[in-house]
Amino acid sequence: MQCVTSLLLCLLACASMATSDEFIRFDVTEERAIGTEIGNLVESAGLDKIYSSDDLKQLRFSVLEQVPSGDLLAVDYDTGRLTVAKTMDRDVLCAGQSTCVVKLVLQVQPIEHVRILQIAVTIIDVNDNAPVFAADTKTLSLLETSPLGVVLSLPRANDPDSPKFSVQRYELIGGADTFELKTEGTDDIQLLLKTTLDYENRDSYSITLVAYDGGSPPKSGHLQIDVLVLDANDNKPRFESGSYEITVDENLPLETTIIRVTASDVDTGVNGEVIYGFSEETADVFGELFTIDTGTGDVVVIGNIDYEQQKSCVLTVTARNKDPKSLVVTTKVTVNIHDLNDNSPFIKVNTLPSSGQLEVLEGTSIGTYVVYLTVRDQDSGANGNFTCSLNSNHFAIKQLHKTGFKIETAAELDREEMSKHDITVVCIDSGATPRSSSKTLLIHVIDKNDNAPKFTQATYVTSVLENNAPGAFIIQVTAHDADANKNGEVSYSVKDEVGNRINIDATSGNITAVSALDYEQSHTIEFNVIATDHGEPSLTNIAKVIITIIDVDDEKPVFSKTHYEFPLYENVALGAEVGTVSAVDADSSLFNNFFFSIRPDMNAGNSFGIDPDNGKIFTTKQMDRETKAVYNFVVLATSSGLRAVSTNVSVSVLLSDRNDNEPIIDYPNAIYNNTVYVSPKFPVGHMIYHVMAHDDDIGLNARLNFKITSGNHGNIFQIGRSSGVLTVAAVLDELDHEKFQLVISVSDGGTPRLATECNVNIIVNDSVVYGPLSNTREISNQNLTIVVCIAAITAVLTAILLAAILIIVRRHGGRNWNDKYKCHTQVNDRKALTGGTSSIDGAAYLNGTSQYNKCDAPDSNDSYGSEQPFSMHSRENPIDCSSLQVSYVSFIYTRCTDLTCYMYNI
Ligand SMILES: *[C@@H]1O[C@H](CO)[C@@H](O)[C@H](O)[C@H]1NC(C)=O
Ligand SMILES: *[C@@H]1O[C@H](CO)[C@@H](O)[C@H](O)[C@H]1NC(C)=O
Ligand SMILES: *[C@@H]1O[C@H](CO)[C@@H](O)[C@H](O)[C@H]1NC(C)=O
Ligand SMILES: *[C@@H]1O[C@H](CO)[C@@H](O)[C@H](O)[C@H]1NC(C)=O
Ligand SMILES: CC(=O)N[C@H]1CO[C@H](CO)[C@@H](O)[C@@H]1O
Repeated sequence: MQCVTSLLLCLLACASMATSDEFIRFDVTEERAIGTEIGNLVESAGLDKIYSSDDLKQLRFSVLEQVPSGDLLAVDYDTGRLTVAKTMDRDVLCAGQSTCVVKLVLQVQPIEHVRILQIAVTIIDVNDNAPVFAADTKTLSLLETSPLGVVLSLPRANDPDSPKFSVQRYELIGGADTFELKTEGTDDIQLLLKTTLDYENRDSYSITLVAYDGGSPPKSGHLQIDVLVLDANDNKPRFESGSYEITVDENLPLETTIIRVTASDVDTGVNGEVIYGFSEETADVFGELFTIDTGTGDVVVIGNIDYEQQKSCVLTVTARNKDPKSLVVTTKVTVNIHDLNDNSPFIKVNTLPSSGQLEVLEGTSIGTYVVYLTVRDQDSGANGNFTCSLNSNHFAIKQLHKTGFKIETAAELDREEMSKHDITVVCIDSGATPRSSSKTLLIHVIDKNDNAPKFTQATYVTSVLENNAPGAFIIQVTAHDADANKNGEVSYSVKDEVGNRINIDATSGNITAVSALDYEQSHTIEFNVIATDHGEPSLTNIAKVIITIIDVDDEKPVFSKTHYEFPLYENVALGAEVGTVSAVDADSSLFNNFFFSIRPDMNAGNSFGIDPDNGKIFTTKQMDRETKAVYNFVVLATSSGLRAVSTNVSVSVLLSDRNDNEPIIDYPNAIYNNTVYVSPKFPVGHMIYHVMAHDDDIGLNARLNFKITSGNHGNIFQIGRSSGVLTVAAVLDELDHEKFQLVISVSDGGTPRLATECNVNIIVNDSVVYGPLSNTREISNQNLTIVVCIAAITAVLTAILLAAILIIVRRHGGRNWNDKYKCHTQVNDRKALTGGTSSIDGAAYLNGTSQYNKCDAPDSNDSYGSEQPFSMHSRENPIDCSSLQVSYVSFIYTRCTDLTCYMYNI
């Protein structure tokens, strides 16, 4: 918008330049008081229509030239008010001229609005002068014999007012019957003789010449003329010619004779001698330039004849006889002065007082005004005609009027290309031998913000190590602006987006990191830097900066999980894959290598291996769940970069069961007799034997299934499928002394099933006791003897067996049950066992399940048949054994420590 208006203003300014031959005209009457306002240039030049009020306030007016010089008028620098600066007397200023004009050439500033105004102020005359004669009286003489029609020259009256108010007419008062006034215009005033004169009759006349000017009412001047009538007694001298005309060069050397006038007198002797002279008026006006030799009539130059001051002189030469009373004759010598080319054109540069130097704004359109020159050549004609030229393609000179020239731009100027122009103006006149002069001007081109800052590179690429110190220097960007001063000063900035990471110094363009850069966060930072100059409006430019962040080995490998758990079947082949751990090192490829390893570990680590590259874990041993079900170890990922840092992660391998153990029959077994004596009185459902077995596997693989596979003739017995409890299935009455050899198979639930067999012999014997517990005490005495015997035998046997067991256990490392049976030895109550064989104390078969929960301490007081309550404990769920029917004894407890029972089966 601003650009458009300035363009418009320029167009208007240029237009006004083009028509600058036109004058802004004002009138003012002469003799006005100093300070009288003549006009206002802002309005008169129409500037108020071109500029906004803001621009108008900036306008400054300077006078470049004033003709005539003398600072008659003043223009206010700020307001453009044109006022009278000196009291002007038009009649002095423009003596004899019909119009009187003071011309001013003004320059309007500032440089953006620069223009020239030409002003013509016409000084209007007032009739303030009356006609005046050079002298108050004049004496003329005339021979009495003068013929009628003789004329006498009369002096003119002078009125310095303008022609309008100057002398208009003359009038004669007195002597009207003898003389008559003869005027040709107002220049040549003559007194014409109308009647004959007679010296003897009247020897003088007194006449008054009155001059009137053009005023209303007219002003007048008076001249007293005394005409003396001379007695005629001799001849007067006579000029050879009534008038002479010569042309001489100006600047003639002094004492040059330019003409000789000759008058002759027919008289002889003294009366024939002629004396030459100038008339009074001529002596008055030209006495300093010419003189006349009174004897020879040679007109001699005694002053500087200057065409420029006087183009021609009309000399009135007188001739008379020596006799003072003799008649005076006159002739006219017209000296035309020939102009010589004696003046060179004079060039005056009208620089402004304020700036003192010539300036032009760069980029302004062709034809922009730069400076006003006044050129004068005092010579006239061709000698005073001159042409001016200048030696530059960037500027042109144009004549505004005869003496006024302006220099304007002829090309668009670029300060950045050339900030100063040295131009020479040459003015040469058209004389035969031309004279010239020259003037050298230095024109400064004022900067305009027409160049945007320019970066030295379109893209700046650099790199920086990550983890730099905050404020670390990264790169310096530089932009140059060809403009000057503020227009060429550059500030740097970056967009806010990167402001939190990148800082740029506004003056130096130094880019620094706000804080430590992290390669792992981003590998590069790309952003634009902006260079802005300080012009108004400012110009900007953009460059790209790419900062590559160079990785430093600052990262550790990181596992994908905090803990790994892998399931694995037991018994898998060596080298079987267990699972894979994975980790990532965020460093770049140079630093992100790492390898896996297993931390050496007494318990578990040596059972597994790991592929150092891909983290695949495999087995290095065959594993038996029944030996160890869970393996915990630590896998390390160790960086192989410059810094060997490692990360660890815990790994658990959980072994899953395979059916690799067949059921083991705990009772009966090879050592213990598997023969049972059964009373034929035993009712159906009576428990007679408990086959006990276990399987080291778990789950289905350990779920036991009991079955009688042979020897059960007549299906006399049956066995609990899952309990292994052998009960009477049919009435035994008839079967005394019968012996059954049962083969019992125990199988597990795995796939395929594994099975074990054992034999149980059942002998039906009438002598086996059968009765309720309460009857136990009433064992007959004879029977008691037997019982004691049996007990004694059994005790001895037991002792032997215990020793054997201990030896076996020691030798084979024993089967440690403590994992399964950790129980308290709380031997509070005991219960006598009924219907048992040779066992003393022991665990009990509980309610059809095959858990072995009893923990008891051996007691020497325990004996066969003793009846004492006891309780049973399970680690998981304590059971109150007193509520249970204890029917069969399977084990002997050999040793109990405070908390742990070690159980051995016999
Ligand atoms: C002076 O120059 C003007 C314009 O160039 C021309 O009109 C005029 O005739 C010239 N005068 C003489 C005496 O050469
Ligand atoms: C800008 O960086 C340059 C090069 O490192 C240095 O010489 C100059 O002192 C820095 N200027 C500033 C203002 O930090
Ligand atoms: C892993 O290493 C850290 C530090 O080195 C240690 O504190 C931690 O106990 C280790 N963890 C394992 C499972 O070894
Ligand atoms: C049955 O038991 C008694 C006493 O224990 C014994 O004397 C007898 O011989 C047994 N009978 C058979 C057939 O074994
Ligand atoms: C030592 C012992 O009592 N052995 C007996 C085990 O049972 C069988 C019957 O199956 C008898 O024959 C043995 O004498």
